[in-house]
Amino acid sequence: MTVFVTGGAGFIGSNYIFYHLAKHPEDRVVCLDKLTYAGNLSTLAPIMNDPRFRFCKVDICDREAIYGLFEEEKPDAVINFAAESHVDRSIENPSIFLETNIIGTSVLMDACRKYGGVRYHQVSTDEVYGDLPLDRPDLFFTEQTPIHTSSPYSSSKAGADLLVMAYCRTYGLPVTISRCSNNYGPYHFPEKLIPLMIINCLHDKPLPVYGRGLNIRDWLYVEDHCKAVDLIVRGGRIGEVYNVGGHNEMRNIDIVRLIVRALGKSEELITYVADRKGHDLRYAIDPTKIHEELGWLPETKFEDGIQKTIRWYLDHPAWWEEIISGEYQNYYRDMYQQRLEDSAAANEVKR
Ligand code: NAD
Ligand code: TDX
Repeated sequence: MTVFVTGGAGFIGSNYIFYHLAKHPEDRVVCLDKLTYAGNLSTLAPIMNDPRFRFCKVDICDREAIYGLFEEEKPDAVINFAAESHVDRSIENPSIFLETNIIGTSVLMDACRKYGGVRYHQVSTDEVYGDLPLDRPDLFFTEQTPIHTSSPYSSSKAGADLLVMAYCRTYGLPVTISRCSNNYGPYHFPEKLIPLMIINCLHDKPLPVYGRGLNIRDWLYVEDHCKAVDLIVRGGRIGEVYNVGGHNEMRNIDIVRLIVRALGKSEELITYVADRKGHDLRYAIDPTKIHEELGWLPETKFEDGIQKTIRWYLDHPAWWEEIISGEYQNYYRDMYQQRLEDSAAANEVKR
C-alpha cells in the first residue's frame, strides 16, 4: 500500500518512516513535510534514493497542493504526525499552532473524503487530558478521561482530535487517534528537555530547569511509539482512541541529574529558572486498552533507552551542531537569557 506520512522530517515522523520501511518492505511511503524549523531533510538522507520513498515539501494547510498529491499518489492511508509541537513556542505565539494543528488536520481529512477509501490516523498527545496532581500517584489518563487542556499547543491538538471524531461520525471517515506520552530518542529536536540538557551539558552550559524540577513526565522510547502507531493503523478499531505509554514516570530533575552523571559533568550546571506558564504537573498514561486489544507493550526500558539516546547524540554531533548554529540561537536567547539572568541575580541576593 501507499502511505502518506506527514511531518516525516521531524523527530517521531522520521523514526516512524524508518520503522515502517523496515517492517513493511512492500509498502511505498510518501513523506509530506513543510520543513519548518523542526523539519530536517538531512535526517532522511539515508532513504532519499530508496525507490519505495518519496519526499514532498508541502504545507498540510495548502489545500490545492495536498489535493494534487492525493490525486497523483492515491494513498491508502494517511498518518498525520505534522504539527507545531513545542509547548513553550505555543505560549509565545499560538496562531501557527491553530493553523497547522487544526486547519492542517481538516485539510488532510477533506482530501481523504474527496478521494475516498483512505484510512486516516491522527497522532495526538496525552497533553489533551491536561495534568494530574503530584500527590495522587494512583491516577492515570484513560481514554475516558475528559479533555481538559492547559496550553495553546495542547488545546490545538485537542481541537484537532475533536474534528477527527466529527469527521468519523458525520462523514464516516475511517479514523483512529493515538495519544502518546513524552517520547525520547534519536533525532529529537534540541529545544525539548532531553536533547537540550544533553547538548548543554556537552558545552558545559547551564541546565535550565523550570520551577523546582518536580513536574513528572511519562517517557517512552520513540520506536515503541512507532510500533504502537503501526499496530493501530493495521488493527485498531475505527473511531477509537488509543492511549500509548509505558508507565515510566520521572521527575524532570531526576532526568537532568541522570544526564549530568552519564556525561560525567557537575550538578552545579543545574540552574533553576522561572517556571513555564500554566506548567502541567504530571502526565501518566494507562495503556491497558492498546495492550489488551492490540498486544502492544513497550520494549525498551528507560535505563537502556536513555543510554542509547545519549550515545546517539555523542555519535551524531553534525546533526545537532547544524541545528544549534542557526536560527536556534535566537530562539535560545529569547527563551532562556532573561530566565538565566534572573536566576543568577536571585542567587547573588541569597549569598
Ligand atoms: P517535531 O516538531 O519534531 O516535528 C514536526 C514535523 O512537522 C516537522 O518535520 C515539521 O517540518 C513538520 N510540519 C510542521 N508544520 C507543518 C505543516 N504545516 N505542514 C507540513 N509539515 C509540517 O514534532 P514531533 O515531536 O516529532 O511530534 C510529532 C507528532 O507527535 C506531533 O503531532 C505531536 O503533537 C505528537 N506527539 C509528540 C510527542 C513528543 O514527545 N514529541 C508526544 C506525543 C505526541
Ligand atoms: O528547558 C527546559 N526546562 C525544563 O524544565 C525544557 C525545554 C523543558 N523543561 C520541562 C518542562 C516539562 O515539564 O521538562 C518537561 C518536558 O518538557 P518538553 O521537552 O518541552 O516536553 P513537554 O512540554 O512535556 O511536551 C512533550 O510531550 C508531549 C512534547 O514536546 C509534546 O509535543 C508532546 O505532545
